[in-house]
Amino acid sequence: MQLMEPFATYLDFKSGTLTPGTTVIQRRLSHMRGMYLDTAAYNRIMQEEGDRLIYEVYTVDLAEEAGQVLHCTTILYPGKVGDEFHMTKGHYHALRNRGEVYLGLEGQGYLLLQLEDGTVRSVPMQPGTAAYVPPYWAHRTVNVGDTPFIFFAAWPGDSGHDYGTIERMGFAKLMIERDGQPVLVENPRYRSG
Ligand code: M6P
Ligand code: ZN
Repeated sequence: MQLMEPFATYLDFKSGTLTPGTTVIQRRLSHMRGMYLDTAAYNRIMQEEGDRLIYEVYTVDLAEEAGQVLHCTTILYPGKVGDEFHMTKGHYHALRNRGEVYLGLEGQGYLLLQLEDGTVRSVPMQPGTAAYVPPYWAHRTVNVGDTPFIFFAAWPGDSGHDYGTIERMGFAKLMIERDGQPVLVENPRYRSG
């Protein structure tokens, strides 16, 4: 590994932007095709409103290698697709025995975690919540409020992102709005194994 100079980036707690020296990724509804349960709602939004911005990730530019500590902010915009709250794609780490730490900065959300046997856990997050993603758990966040849900994350540099497993199988549970409240329900489309 190359010896590096120490450096700092600036995190705006209110907006969630992390600058400079970061790469910004925008995830739009079309990037999540097939992930929301209500396909009719997905199609209606795409037709009537266009390709809605769901979330943005500001990642500090670092090599994805052992020894580094990657870190980023995520700004997850409020909204729903049908009854299902806006969420991130979610991923396992390619190296499964790598964990992650989240720190809530703004808004109200949930961290959903899942093992490969379909076991799901949820952790409510608000400003100040330091949530731990232990090794082996896939992780996805959900915005259940009506303002942006913003959090900071840090994880080992050699973790890697495995999106394919979640794209194929989904999460076993979904966070939907029922009678004005967020509730976790079984995902009828979840495929185990
Ligand atoms: C968190 C971290 C990032 C991740 C981001 C968005 O900030 O876990 O590594 O990229 O959430 O989630 P996803 O990559 O699953 O879309
Ligand atoms: Zn991760």
